[in-house]
Amino acid sequence: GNELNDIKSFIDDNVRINEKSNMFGAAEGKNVIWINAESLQSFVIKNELNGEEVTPFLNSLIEDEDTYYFENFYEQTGQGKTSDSEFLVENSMYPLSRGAVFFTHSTNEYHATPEIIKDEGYNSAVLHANSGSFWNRFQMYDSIGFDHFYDENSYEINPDNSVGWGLKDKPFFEQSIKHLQSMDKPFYAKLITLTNHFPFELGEEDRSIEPYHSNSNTLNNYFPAVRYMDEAIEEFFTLLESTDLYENSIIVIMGDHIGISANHNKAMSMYLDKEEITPYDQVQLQRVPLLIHIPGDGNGKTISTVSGQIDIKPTILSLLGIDTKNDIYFGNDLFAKNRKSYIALRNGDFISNEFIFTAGTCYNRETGEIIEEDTNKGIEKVSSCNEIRNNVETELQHSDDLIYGDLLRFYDFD
Ligand code: GP9
Ligand code: MN
Repeated sequence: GNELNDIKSFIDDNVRINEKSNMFGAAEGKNVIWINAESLQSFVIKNELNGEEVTPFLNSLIEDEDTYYFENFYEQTGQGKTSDSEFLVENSMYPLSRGAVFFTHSTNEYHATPEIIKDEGYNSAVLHANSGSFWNRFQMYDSIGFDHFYDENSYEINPDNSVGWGLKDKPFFEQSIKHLQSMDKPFYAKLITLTNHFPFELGEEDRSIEPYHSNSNTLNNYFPAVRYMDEAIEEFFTLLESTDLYENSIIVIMGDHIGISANHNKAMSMYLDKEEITPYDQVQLQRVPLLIHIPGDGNGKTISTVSGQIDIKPTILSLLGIDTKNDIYFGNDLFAKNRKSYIALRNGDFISNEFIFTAGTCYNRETGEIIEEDTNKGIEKVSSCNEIRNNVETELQHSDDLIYGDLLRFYDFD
């Protein structure tokens, strides 16, 4: 009882925003088509390889007047990778510091987006052409309230349309259209891509750009694989536009987590034309793209707010016009003013409007310079950085306590 009250007070005092954003209800009654873009990182966006854009379609979508693009959006996953990103997105709670919460706490009580929107008449599903037991999805999807899971058994998969992990993204999207059309409306559907997954295997016939040349085959092969996913998403948009789904939906695209780990820093520094990848750069490489495309909106723009996967649930619910005033969550509506000023990474590092804290050091977020305590101003800054650090620790602890104690069992959401 007491623990839950403490957590609720923490949220009321530090997280919850009481006024609605100007986007509240902007997608009321619309379908939500969610694309989980496997291993997509922000450093390829609007970037080139051998003079060619890596992601021409996403770049043009970002410039589209119906798209909101978040350029300082961070992934916050731990060892549970894709499943952790799903956990963050649906619950606005943190995954665990070790293991995958999809495995360790799949029978907990949750209050996730699919369950909340069911009361508003939404029908929800996940579409992913892999085994339903991978990441214990069958079990966890049930706990977080998804109505249906179109797993590998809902797809026609053969050696010709497969590579690496399984069904290629282009046939995956093609075959997914009929599932979306058959779903009761309005729906919330999450499509999880697969081709752009380590080790980024791709047949010659699917390569539209050449690999990079460095000492890392992983990074080298990442580029053609990312381009393939970019093309697959473009084809999906074209297919959607040929149906009445497009007009009646919003489409969200999010990178789930990094694809290129620090093991490839030498090659990465070469590609980014930097002498080395510093701890500060490493945090900045944890940015993943987030695009919210609202057909007919017309006010889309690039938004620089510091933000992360923890913010998705309150954002989606706000867009759908659903009130969350009594809910438990650790993120904020991305369109709200007076947002919490920091994004916590699972290891306790954080990004705030002013600072990046990593490897025990506070950096100036905008310049990347280390904040030294050699002046009064410096001492002041480090102490305000430490203040955020304490908040981050408390917040992660509260989220962990909710999971380890299965505390939402005792919470009255009404
Ligand atoms: C597997 C896919 C990849 O179904 O979602 O998971 P990951 O290895 O990225 O966590
Ligand atoms: Mn993944």
